[in-house]
Amino acid sequence: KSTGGLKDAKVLFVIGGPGSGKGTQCAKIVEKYGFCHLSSGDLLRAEVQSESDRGKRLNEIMEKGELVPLDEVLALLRDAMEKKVSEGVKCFLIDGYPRELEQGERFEKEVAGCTGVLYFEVSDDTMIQRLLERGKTSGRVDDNEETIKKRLETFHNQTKPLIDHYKDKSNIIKAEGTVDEIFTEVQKYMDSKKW
Ligand code: B4P
Repeated sequence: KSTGGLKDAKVLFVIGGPGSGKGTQCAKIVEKYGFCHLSSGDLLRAEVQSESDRGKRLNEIMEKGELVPLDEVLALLRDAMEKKVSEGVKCFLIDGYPRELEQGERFEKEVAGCTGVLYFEVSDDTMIQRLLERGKTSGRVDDNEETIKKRLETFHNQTKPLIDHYKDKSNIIKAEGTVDEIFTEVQKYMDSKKW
């Protein structure tokens, strides 16, 4: 399948466990560096909102804390990126993707190469606390104790091996502190690269 102008895109993968602060830090990166932020989770939730049969299937998987099928999430990302590239966007923050080795391989083969990886490292306890806090108001089907436990398992079993796979491109950010403390570390990385 043709990737159009996508092969010239600069792509920063943003990886971390559930509640590690990916979306939060991406919003700050966009504000300062003007990247286009695409969150796989947000794209999936938008699909669920449409109340299509596909959306219902996706919602059931997310509610279980499992990964949705690779082809679904890859297609959503590629479509969103193609649209942005046609509007002249070049630099992308791909947040929450890849979540397993095959996702990374397929993306790099079929969409665009990866320029760098930001990995937010946080303890399980911190992730659980943040997600339970968010769950008080988020209305998300996956911000409850039982699903959080499964999401952490999915993260440790399927996503963590990616860190080793991308170790040459990875920048590990210790992400236990406040949003601004973490962003100070993120800026060091962003400023060290020529985008
Ligand atoms: P996501 O939407 O990616 O959900 P997430 O892991 O919780 O990340 P999010 O970005 O929302 O949270 P953040 O850490 O910023 O995925 C949801 C589900 O979608 C997955 O379980 C899966 O089923 C599916 N899915 C998504 N991508 C997929 C893929 N590639 N393949 C297959 N399936 C996929 O923030 C969390 C909370 O912490 C917020 O409330 C925030 O305010 C707070 N917070 C952040 N930083 C903080 C800090 N420093 N201090 C205190 N609180 C902080």
